[in-house]
Amino acid sequence: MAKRVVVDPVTRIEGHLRIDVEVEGGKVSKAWSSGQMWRGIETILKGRDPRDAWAYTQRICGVCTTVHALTSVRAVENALGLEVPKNAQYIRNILLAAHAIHDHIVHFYHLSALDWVDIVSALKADPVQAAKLAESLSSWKGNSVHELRAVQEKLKSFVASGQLGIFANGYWGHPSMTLPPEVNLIAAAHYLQALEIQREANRIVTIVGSKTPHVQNLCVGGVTNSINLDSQGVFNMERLMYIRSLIDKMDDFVQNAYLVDVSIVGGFYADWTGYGAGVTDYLCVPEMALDSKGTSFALPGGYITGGDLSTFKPITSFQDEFFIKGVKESSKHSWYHGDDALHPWEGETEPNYDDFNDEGQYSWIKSPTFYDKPAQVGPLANVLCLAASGHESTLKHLNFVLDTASSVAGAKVGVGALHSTIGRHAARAVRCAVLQDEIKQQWQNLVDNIGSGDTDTFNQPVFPKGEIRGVGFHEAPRGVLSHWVVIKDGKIDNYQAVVPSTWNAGPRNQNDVPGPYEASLLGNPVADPDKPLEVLRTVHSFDPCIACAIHLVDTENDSTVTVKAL
Ligand code: NFE
Ligand code: MG
Repeated sequence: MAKRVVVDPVTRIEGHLRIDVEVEGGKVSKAWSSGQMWRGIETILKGRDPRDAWAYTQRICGVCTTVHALTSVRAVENALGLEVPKNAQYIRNILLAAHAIHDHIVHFYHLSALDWVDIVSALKADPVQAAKLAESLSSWKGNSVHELRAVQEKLKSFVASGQLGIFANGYWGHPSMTLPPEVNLIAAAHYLQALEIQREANRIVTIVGSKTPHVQNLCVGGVTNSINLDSQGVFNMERLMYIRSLIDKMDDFVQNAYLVDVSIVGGFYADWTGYGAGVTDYLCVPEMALDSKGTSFALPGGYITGGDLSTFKPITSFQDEFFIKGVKESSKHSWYHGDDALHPWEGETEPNYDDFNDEGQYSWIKSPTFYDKPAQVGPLANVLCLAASGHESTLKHLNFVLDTASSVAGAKVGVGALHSTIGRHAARAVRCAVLQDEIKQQWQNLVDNIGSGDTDTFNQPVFPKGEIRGVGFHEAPRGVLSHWVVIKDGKIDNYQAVVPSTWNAGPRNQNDVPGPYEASLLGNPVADPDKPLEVLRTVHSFDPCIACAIHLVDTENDSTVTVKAL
């Protein structure tokens, strides 16, 4: 007999996600992913000045605010054919990399590590043995016996006082928690240290963007930062050197702690390379624009089908027809009218709430498709595409992770292992390390370009009469983000954001094919249906953001439609 397990809400994510699974013989046999919140940000853009859209769209989410701001200005610039000065590209690149590095560190340590790491078991660890193990794998300064003992004492005092705080609600002692106490102690120490490091990354976002969340420095045509090396402005020499010092601190942690930690967790949980593959058609977009036209990028993008790297097809610019033509969204199983999959420029979103129907509509999230099929997006898609394209820094960090995981597991862990729940964590760490390499390069590009005497940061947009259309994309922390805008006589006529978590969390599509979360859950073990830890492992590995995933555009009416609250 199949047993229905409902996880609602899923925690340690952004927003309200409900996951339903049927468990038969200790394994998931059916799965549903349902977005349980409803938003209307895009609706209020209609009729507004396209130069303002970025400030509104970054309110779509409180987690990835910068990414919507950036993608929005790119979409409007694309519609206008407006070039962006090189300094502005480099400044945007530093901003997006710092934001993504922050995001990845927080995701691994603070939002998902405790699915794998048993904090209570860390109390039993021998700090001397733990330090020995950690120091044999990396030179991270936070691995000393002194440090690990101090962390263990801290945890003991939490337990003694009965105030576990952030550690109060874990599945401690669950049969699927199998790390040795020493590894649990190392991970617990890095959890606390990562809190400090993510702050350094966010400092860069704050300096460059003037504030975070919700940066203030972007505009259609460039950035509003002034460049004057001798002045008190943001980009003077002192600030640039301070940013560089923060980048170096992050580098130390990402190289010596994050990459090593995912390898250790992956090595010990090698069985989890066999679960969670799901949709193995992977999509990513190029990132780190290098030229003023947005036709050259430091990091490639592309598409892979069937998990086969030899099928890699590149996506190369904001004008790329292969990308632009491939994207559609279906709402057959979402609480909206209409069964057909529509291109975002023709997107329709008319609410039609009718309860949770297993075979019918059951989510506020739509189902994006690429050439009529679901696609997995995110760091795993990105790392596989970059590996397929021969991207050097990706291959370097990927090989390091696979080699380290192999030595921990005592068996070869190859690229094939990445198509899995644990593979998504490994890929996110690799992507984070690639972004570390890239943020250093972009910082250097900016310094060199300023040194050559170029201080331009802005080109004035001019809006023509009549209709123009634009698309902007960004390889956001959770994957492909695209904004689609139709502008009529200088005003927004239609606006659609097709978001990473929409790609991954979407329900069954127009052909009833399950989305990536749903597909990845099939076959997952569930040791105890009352404590569905394994379900959380797989869902968390995507880093869900449901605020981003759900949008509403009412293309017919001026007023927002009334919907029944759940
Ligand atoms: Ni709200 Fe986001 C990212 C975007 S959604 S966090 O990354 O865009 O998946
Ligand atoms: Mg529908």
